[in-house]
Amino acid sequence: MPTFWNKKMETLQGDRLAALQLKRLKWTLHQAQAVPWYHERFKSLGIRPEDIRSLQDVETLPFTTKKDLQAGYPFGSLAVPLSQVVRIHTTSGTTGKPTVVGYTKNDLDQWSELIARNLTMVGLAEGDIFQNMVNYGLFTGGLGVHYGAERAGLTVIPSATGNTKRQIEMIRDFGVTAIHCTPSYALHIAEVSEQMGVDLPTLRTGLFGAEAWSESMRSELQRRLELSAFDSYGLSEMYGPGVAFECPEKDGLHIWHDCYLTEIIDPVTGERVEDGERGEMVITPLVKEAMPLIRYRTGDITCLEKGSCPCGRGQKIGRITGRSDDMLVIRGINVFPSQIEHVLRSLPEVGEQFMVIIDRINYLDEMTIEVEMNREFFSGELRDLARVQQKISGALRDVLGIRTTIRLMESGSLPRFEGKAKRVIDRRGALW
Ligand code: DLL
Repeated sequence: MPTFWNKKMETLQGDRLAALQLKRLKWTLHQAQAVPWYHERFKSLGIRPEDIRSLQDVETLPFTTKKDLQAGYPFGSLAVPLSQVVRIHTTSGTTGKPTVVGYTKNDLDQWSELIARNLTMVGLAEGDIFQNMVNYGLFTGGLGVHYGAERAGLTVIPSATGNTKRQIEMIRDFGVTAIHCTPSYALHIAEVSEQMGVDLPTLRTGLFGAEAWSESMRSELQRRLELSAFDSYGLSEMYGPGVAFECPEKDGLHIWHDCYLTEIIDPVTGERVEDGERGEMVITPLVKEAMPLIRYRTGDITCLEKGSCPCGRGQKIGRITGRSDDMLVIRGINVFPSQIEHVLRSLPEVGEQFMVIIDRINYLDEMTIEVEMNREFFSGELRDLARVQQKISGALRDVLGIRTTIRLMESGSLPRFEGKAKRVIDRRGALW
């Protein structure tokens, strides 16, 4: 069984890798110059792409943040005419507007190549039957993994999310050998299949990602679903899934260095930290055509691992253990508390304070929002309360894309803060 999809690129290291990265970094800088706000920023800072002569020089370049992308909403961060963009995905923004990501044909081709590398690395190949149990809409996990899996020659079942019993029946009836979903949904699959009394004997491989998970969760998934579980990392700004992935060693994730120049920084000082030390991952994608990014602050906390991997591929990153900002990942969907605030403040029925409570019930994340009422808008009738609850949860679903439970509270009943408000109580427990 082949374990490399593109052995040359997957094992490229040392001077030859550095030379390729530098060449691609220069190309990326030229590409970024086509984005008006990058052009302006480089001009004001006196940055000229031709001054970047070594990989170390990347440290002279400014960081890019989600806020920068948000300022360019919707298409202001594109380096190519919209007519050359063949696909658009979005991911959460920090306010009411999402972060928009555009892809050229070359981008989609490159993205599929990276997914094919990952799937091949964990032993999947022609003959495998692959059920892709993630959202196929604007979320990058669906279509991104789908086309990569087809590229790798797998038989793909685009089952998307929902209807867990039917998902389980399909795994059993179609003889599915590999599944892809969030780790929390995989645990739910395990639980429901146990309740149904259904065995899934053909299942061998599980690819799990889009949210943080732990070694103990891996053991539980492997035991209950009787498969081998691999961690999959990515973010929409870098195409989506496929950025880094575990090999069969299951000891860190291989990040594709020919496509992503990776730095780990101290999130406060912005200075680089040593290999092995945890910090925020900053990525400069090296082949992105429609939406080049320079030193993008992912917000994800990890490290560049020391030492080499027996599989022969390049330097790995550690598991993602947290965020440097306040982004929450709920059932694989990213939510910023500022988005919630933005929605609530736009509704006249909502009073002054709110509180977000996150629990894990039956392995699934549940978000409850306690919202103080604005008395002026209530007749006091129960019917009225139900209408307002529905209105609030509907408005939140429109923006966040997730279901929430709304609990209406008397005005003045939620805590007030003298210092920085603490509006999120995450009761899911520490993963580590
Ligand atoms: O979650 C892409 C993806 C889809 C990855 C399917 C893996 C599988 P976004 O919706 O833009 O993209 O969310 C990206 O999710 O910055 C991390 O904070 C978090 N995240 C993704 N994968 C992992 C992981 C997709 N394996 C954000 N472990 C990232 C921990 C993860 N966090």
